[in-house]
Amino acid sequence: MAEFEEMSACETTLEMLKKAKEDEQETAFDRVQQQKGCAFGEAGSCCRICNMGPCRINPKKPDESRGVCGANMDTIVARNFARMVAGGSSAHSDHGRAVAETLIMAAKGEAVDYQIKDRIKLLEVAADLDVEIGDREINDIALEVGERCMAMFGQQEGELAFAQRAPEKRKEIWRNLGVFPRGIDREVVELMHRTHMGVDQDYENILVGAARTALSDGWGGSMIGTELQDIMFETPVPIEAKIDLGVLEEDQVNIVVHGHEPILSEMIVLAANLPEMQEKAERVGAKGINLAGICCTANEILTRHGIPVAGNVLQQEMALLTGAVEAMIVDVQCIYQGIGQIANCIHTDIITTSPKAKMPYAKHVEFHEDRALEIAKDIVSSAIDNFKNRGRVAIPDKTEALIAGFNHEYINYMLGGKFRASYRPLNDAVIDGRIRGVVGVVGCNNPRVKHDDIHVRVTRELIANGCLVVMTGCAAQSVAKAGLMLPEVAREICPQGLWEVCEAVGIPPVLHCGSCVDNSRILIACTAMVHEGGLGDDICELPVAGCAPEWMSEKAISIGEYFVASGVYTVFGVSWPTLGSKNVTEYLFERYNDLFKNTWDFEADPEKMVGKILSHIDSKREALGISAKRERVLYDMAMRRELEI
Ligand code: NFS
Ligand code: SF4
Repeated sequence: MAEFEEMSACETTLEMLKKAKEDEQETAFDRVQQQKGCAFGEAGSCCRICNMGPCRINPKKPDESRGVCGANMDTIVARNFARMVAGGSSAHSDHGRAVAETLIMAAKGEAVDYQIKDRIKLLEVAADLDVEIGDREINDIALEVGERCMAMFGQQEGELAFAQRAPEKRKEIWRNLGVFPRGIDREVVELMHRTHMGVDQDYENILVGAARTALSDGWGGSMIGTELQDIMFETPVPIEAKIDLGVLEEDQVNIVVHGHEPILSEMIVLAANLPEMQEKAERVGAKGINLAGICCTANEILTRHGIPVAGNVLQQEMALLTGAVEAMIVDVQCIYQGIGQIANCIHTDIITTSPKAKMPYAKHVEFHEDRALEIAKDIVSSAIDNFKNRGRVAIPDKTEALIAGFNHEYINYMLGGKFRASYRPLNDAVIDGRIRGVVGVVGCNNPRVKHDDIHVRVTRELIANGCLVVMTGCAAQSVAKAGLMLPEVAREICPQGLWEVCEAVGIPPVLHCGSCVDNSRILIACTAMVHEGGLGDDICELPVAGCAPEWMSEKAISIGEYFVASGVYTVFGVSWPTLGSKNVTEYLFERYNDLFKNTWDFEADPEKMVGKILSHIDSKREALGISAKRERVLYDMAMRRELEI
């Protein structure tokens, strides 16, 4: 028992781990015990990018050996880190590209199941891209917006349009360093080239290059994904929903969507709600169709439709182990090959849908935007047919409520109202100390650390210390399961200043801002805080920070890198991939400060991580001259009378 409890802070996961043992099923929690890791890999000092290698440099004696080509520890470590950035950027950006393609098809009338649902957002994005609005048809504008976004991938020269949204001072920094991103594909390709055998051998130069590529993700690929998804599927507004494995229903057909692109999951939502599908489900003896999500695609349909979330990335195998899932529909990214293994032993169908991502033990039903709803209906229909094949079902009896769907647009509206939308109240609350700072807690789960535990501890501690927390990805799901995304939490945990702000506005102290591409929303919100005034002229001056306490993905490294290059102090947990090279680590943790006016940091211990974040925030407050916390004065009748005299 004790050993189970050390694996996860999530009760339903522990319950399913016990079941996995009984059923003799293997999960990531077992495999992580078998994979002992390798000291070279962990230090970032193993190079296998050419066939003279693999070459490994002993982290304990970094100066004593070199790769066959002569590459030293610094070069090898910097290259490996940069290649993680390239991998992460490519994943976010290829997702963004798919959304742009779909918008173009929708605007041309070639993908009739998709529409322009958020016209206001379309017009805002059009204005930012210098697309003429006039009295043009909405589809014409959408087509040009889609084409402009598409062109950002192949753009060879000049500055990326969305990156123009950054504060002026930040753009000057990028220009002076030569890292203002050009086209997204160009930056990814160039970084892959520079880190090829025998090219860039100056670790500093490699790490500056990595920043440029990451910026093309945050202010490019990811931002295209978020903005165009809002245009087609609506910008989320706060919505109440449920989370955790208990959202699966014993007497219904359970369909779980897992992956990243709402292009697919939005259609599954539509198909599952069709009366003909509901009737079909009843005909096979089910009470209906229950749709739930895993990982980021879950966040997409959670924030737009209130669809329940079954769990985060480490719960994908747990969801299958309930025996209650008729189909798990996947597209791209973060899909464990282990789910195929489990599904092979039970009735669940794994349905792959992207030509980019097939897997053993899965059915492949290729998704095409021009026949989106028809294909979604076929998939839902096959899930219903599978209901009769169910075996023993064991669904944990636990769900938690949450509010999700916050973003720049809503912050603007909730603080200022429809007619005078503004960040003023937020900035004022930060300036007068009711909000100490704003912290992004983002990223994945990783079975190398106790599942969910660090997210929850870090977040709880941050709000208890007066910070407003904004979250995305699987981190958001961890904290929601722990019940921290409810408004009443503010008064229970937060100091008076923060709970008063939360209660006045009607928000929880922890704001769910969506999926991982939606980290671009946090860049926009930081920029809006700068523009509102009173907190400096650049993002690096804000009392804000970012962290990814349980990260695992290359995408997380790309996100961290674009946050740092945008001026946000960012701390990662678990382990750090450049520790083999003192120079590379110092460059990222200290000397990036000379370049980007903030740095990376690493801290595996949750309490120390919070300590580092708070002292960073306090130092920024000090620099802004707002460190003295003003006492709140309550006006009583006597004071009012005095005023009137
Ligand atoms: Ni983000 Fe989303 Fe989760 Fe990590 Fe994977 S789902 S894109 S990478 S694991 S947070
Ligand atoms: Fe070894 Fe150099 Fe080839 Fe890397 S590039 S594998 S260090 S020879």
